[in-house]
Amino acid sequence: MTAPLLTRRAVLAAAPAILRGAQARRPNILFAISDDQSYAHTSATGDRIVKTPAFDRVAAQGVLFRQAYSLSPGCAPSRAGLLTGRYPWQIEEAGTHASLFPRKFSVYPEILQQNGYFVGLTGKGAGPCNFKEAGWPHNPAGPSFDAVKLAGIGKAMSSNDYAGNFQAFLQARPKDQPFCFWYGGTEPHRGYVKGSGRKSGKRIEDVVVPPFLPDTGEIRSDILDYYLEIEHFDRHLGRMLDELEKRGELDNTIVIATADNGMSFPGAKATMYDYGIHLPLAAMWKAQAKGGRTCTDLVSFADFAPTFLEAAGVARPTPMVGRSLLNILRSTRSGAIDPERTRIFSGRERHSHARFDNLSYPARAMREGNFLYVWNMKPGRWPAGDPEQYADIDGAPSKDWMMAHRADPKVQPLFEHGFGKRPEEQLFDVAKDPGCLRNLASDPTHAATRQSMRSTLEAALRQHNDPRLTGNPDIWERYPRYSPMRPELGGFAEQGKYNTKYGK
Ligand SMILES: [Ca+2]
Repeated sequence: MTAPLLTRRAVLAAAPAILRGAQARRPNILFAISDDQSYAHTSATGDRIVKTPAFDRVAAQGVLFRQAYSLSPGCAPSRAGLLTGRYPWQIEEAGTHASLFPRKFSVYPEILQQNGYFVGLTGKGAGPCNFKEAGWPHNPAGPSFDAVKLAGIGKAMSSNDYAGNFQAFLQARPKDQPFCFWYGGTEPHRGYVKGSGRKSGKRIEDVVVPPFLPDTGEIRSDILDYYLEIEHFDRHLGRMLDELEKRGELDNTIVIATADNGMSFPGAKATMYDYGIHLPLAAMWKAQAKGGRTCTDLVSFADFAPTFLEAAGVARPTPMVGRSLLNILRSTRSGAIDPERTRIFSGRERHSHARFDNLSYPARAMREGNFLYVWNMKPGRWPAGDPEQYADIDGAPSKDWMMAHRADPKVQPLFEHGFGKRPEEQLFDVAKDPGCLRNLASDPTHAATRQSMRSTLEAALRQHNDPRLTGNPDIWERYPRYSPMRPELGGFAEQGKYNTKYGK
């Protein structure tokens, strides 16, 4: 008896992923990640001064995510987490700032490259981290494309024209190959040109100061400078979208526009507060995702890698913990779309060299319902770094102003919020208190929420095999640091590698 003829669908289902993908025209991927931008600071999320037409376009033609959370409030762990689709406490040195990025971890750009994608980046990829010593041929986010270098104009020169570099990347791409591109602008990371926002014509009177910062002219002006940097990043994204449209490739490109961690101001970046980890996120895929929608589900940056792999028809490595966002993109609904997305986790270890002997400030957090629960695991340490440097807060006019005016009774509570020690447990109702100024952890009316969130968080971390809970908590203090250290905090440099007595 002869076997029945296979249907075309069955043949495709049995074919390797590449063949199936070719049939379905596998999507391109453009991942745009700004550096240090909080959720509130796009036009689409309600800011009235900053102008982000490109981000808004992605949101209007796709989905605006209202509750997207990074895996960490700092560059390196946030980026390494989203590249691997894993929590920072699952990726060893890559989960902390300016250490190694172990070669053994799978990252989505490399997996896509191995499955027929043309991969590249411009700007800041994974990092800051030492990927070379760990054996990577290039940044884990992809090989760098630089229009100036490609044109052979000069080896020592490089182009910060991100959109121009994207064009050069597209021109270098072999015909009919799908691409995966990482646009990692270094904006709005500090430093800013002081007063540049005002000079551009923006008015300090119009600024809405976040609730955890003092409302002064200096800080308003600093915020305007930050806005100008966001707009620079957004302009290049706009040019990239136009280029794809011109080439007829925008429809089948998944575009994600987001940031790596929150704004570089006291009480935001490098903290587990909402302005540190709650980030702008818009995603479009015109060919498959109905536009003009918003999503209020809690989504994690661990979800990006599984999304890209599923869209490309590539199997994901088993250790990835995130969940693909394709069910949300392909839905036609708005609001709460996926009932299983009930909580997210985030955390931090070391950021800059901010404490004596390069000690970390370990903290973990969970969002659930309207609440953000923060577990500060070493409450005796200084969260923003040892006084008087408070080096986990980047140098900034706002930082200088708050330090100089901390004795002012109106400034003092905000100074404590950004610079002072924190209790082991913090609980915030972020729907009512997005600035995270009212800790409800010892409020009896919220005792059940606090207890339930703490035990859920602890159980999850144990399941994730977080060394802080599973027998090797001090491993985080021993990872080498590859960025400059402060001698007055016990650091020293040796052959370009920086460490303390804990390292080797
Ligand atoms: Ca950053």
